[in-house]
Amino acid sequence: MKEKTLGLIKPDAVKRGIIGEILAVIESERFEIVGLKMMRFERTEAEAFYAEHQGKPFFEELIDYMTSGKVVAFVLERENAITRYRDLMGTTDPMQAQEGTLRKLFALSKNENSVHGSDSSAASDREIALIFG
Ligand code: IDP
Ligand code: MG
Repeated sequence: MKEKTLGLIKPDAVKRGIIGEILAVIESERFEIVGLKMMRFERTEAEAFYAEHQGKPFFEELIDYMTSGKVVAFVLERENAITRYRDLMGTTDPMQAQEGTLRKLFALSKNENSVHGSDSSAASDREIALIFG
C-alpha cells in the first residue's frame, strides 16, 4: 500500500545551499514528492514537533538548531515510504551512516544532520498535520 512520510531539509543544509542536491537524490531514488514548502519554525512549533525528545540532554541544542534558519518540508509518497526514506537518510549520527545515505553524504554532526524523516505512520500523520495542516 502507498504510504506518506514527512521529510525536512534542516537549517545546516539550507544554509549550505544543498536543497537541490538532496531533493535530486530523493527523486533519483524514485520517491514521489507530493508536497513541498520552505518555512521557519517558531520555538514553540519546534518543541511540539520534537515533543518526544523533551527532557533529553540534547533537547535545547536541537531546538536552537531547528530554529536557527529556514527548513524545507516535504511529503513523500511511495510503497513503504516511511522505512525506505529512513533507510535513505541513514543513522542519526553521520559517523555511523552507510555509504550513499543522505546523512553520510551531507550531514555535519549528530545534531546538524541535514535531514529528518518520520519514524512511524503515527508520526507521519502527526507531522504532516503539524506542517501542512
Ligand atoms: P532521527 O532524526 O534519526 O529520528 P532522533 O533520535 O529522533 O533521530 O533525534 C532527533 C534529532 O535530534 C536528530 O536528528 C538530531 O538532530 C538530534 N539528536 C539526536 N540525538 C542527539 C545527540 O545525541 N546529540 C545531539 N543531537 C542529537
Ligand atoms: Mg526521530
